[in-house]
Amino acid sequence: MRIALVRDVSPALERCELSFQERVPIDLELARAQHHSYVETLTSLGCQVEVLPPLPENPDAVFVEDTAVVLDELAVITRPGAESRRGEVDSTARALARHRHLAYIEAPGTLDGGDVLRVGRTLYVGLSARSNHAGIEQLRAHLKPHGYEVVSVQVRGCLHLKTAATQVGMLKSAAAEVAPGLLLINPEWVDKSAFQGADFIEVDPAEPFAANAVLVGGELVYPASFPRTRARLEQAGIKVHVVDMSETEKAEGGVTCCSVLFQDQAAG
Ligand code: CIR
Repeated sequence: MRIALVRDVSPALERCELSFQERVPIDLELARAQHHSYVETLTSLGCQVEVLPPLPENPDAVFVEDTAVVLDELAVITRPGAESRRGEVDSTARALARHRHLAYIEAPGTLDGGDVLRVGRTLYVGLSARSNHAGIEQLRAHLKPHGYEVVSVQVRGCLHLKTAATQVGMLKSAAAEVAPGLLLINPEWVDKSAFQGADFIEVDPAEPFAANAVLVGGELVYPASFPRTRARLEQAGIKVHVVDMSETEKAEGGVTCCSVLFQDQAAG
């Protein structure tokens, strides 16, 4: 069973952090309705959804991805790069403690889950506006005993590594431990050479924010905002489930940001 942690949209969303985007008005009711559809899409793809307690005072609390990195063996609770977001992690930690042994990123380290792209036993981690060398080193130390490799990747011009690249194709089983698989990428924001052995689909140049997709069991949850890139994905034979996320996109969030996905161990 695959679990999806999510959290409802905060009423303070319009006071969100913004780094590379201009502030524009956000329709809160629409944001809530869109988030509801997103959660329904995850449910339709077989995820068991766990809703974290609301954090009405935390504008960016809907972007739960940034608060934890969950692997089979443990969960690493992050220390988000934006100070305004550090209050989000405790409630994620309490929920994850029911599923995993916990490890923590500590000062001076910073790490946002949006910078962590896991492909097999490799975690590509964005060196970004939010995640620093110390945070990446701590993640490496937590994961090394479990046989994971952590590869830091320079990100430029966008918020997180997963704004610039996400996995859109399953790994072939024989290569699962070594090959990065098929990545959707904006090569302006991250160099392809960081992902040795990967295949790539590039975003349409008119859609720079189009590289963020959620891969669930071989199918994609993908934003309605990027039809040209979606056509490229569908041409490659990828099954795409479209969600309209216009309002959280105004808060600089993509589709991966709104959930933390992991396997329920109790169910084996
Ligand atoms: C922030 O700047 O932290 C939020 N406004 C957006 C976070 C998006 N999270 C993600 O891409 N994983």
